[in-house]
Amino acid sequence: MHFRSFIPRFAPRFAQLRGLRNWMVQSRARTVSVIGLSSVVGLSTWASVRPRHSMLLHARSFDGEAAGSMGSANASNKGSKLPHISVYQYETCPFCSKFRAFLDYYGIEYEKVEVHPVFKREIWFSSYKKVPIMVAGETQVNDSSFMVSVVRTAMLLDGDINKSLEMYPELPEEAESERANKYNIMYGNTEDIDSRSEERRWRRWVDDKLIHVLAPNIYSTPRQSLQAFQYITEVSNFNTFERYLAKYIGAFTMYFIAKHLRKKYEIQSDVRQAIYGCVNVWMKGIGKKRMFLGGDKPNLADLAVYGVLSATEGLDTFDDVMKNTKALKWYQGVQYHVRNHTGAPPSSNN
Ligand SMILES: N[C@@H](CCC(=O)N[C@@H](CS)C(=O)NCC(=O)O)C(=O)O
Repeated sequence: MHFRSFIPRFAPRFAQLRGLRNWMVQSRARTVSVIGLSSVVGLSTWASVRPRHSMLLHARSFDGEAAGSMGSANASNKGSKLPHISVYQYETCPFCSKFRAFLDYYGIEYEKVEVHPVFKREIWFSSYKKVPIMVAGETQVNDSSFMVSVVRTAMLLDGDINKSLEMYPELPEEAESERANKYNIMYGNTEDIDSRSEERRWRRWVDDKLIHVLAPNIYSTPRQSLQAFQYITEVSNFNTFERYLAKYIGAFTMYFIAKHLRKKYEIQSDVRQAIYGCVNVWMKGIGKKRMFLGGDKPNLADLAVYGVLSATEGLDTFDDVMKNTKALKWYQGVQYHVRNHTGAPPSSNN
């Protein structure tokens, strides 16, 4: 909806908003608290930016389209020994997309629980307040990369999540989500030491580098920021009023926060060049001789890069990246494997 057509229907509310503005300017303290509230709305919803599908990907569709997400309300993990898995998430959060790409690729069924970006009612049970959160059977696990490692290791341990967790001792001094060897998979004896360490290195790079160039790009201009927040109405569990509030306040706030994040992570001022640079570094890492970093099939690093980039599908950032780098073929390749769950064991492959 265009801003102009939005005004007449909501004119009374705008009059109230003018009153609100007057109230705000009366007191510096109040102004600070309102800005704080806006930031919470903005920050909490920056992840609620769900593109439906990229125009670019539609224009050049890939063989073997979409079996779709394995997410299902009655996920049972029949065919594997993993317990029932619930993923508390924002549909468009890049950390959440990363974890879903992993689960989908391996054909692991899971229940998705969309968390309210502001009130977070759905995760009141948890003292850790970020998403994604996984509850596997009775066990809660936090942090997307850690969750990937724990589930992947559990798959090699007859689906035993708790046994897998024992292999990742907590570091007393670290943040709640940090564990020793968070990027390690307990593959046991493997002759493939080099490719395992390459996989780990790139998974860490995704968290340390790639993910940080997203927000400064998605919210780089007011128009793109609004474009991003437009999607909130489609996927989040906001009520109607919250939706309008989140869309305009969120877009406005994130436009400024993105500038702050750019400086914090020392990203060059031409943010598009920064993300092209990252994607080029990744493509160079794969090299010309293999389709994926994992060879003929994606490994956990391919899935992580794919998952994070897929959170921008449908936005200008995504289309620009695909047009200005050589990543499209690789991206579509991983998408094929993820959507068709080609990593699932033959018995549970559908
Ligand atoms: N290291 C965590 C980071 C998760 C994270 O920062 N998630 C964001 C959403 S994209 C979040 O929950 N932010 C706090 C909030 O929304 O209140 C992971 O990899 O899972």
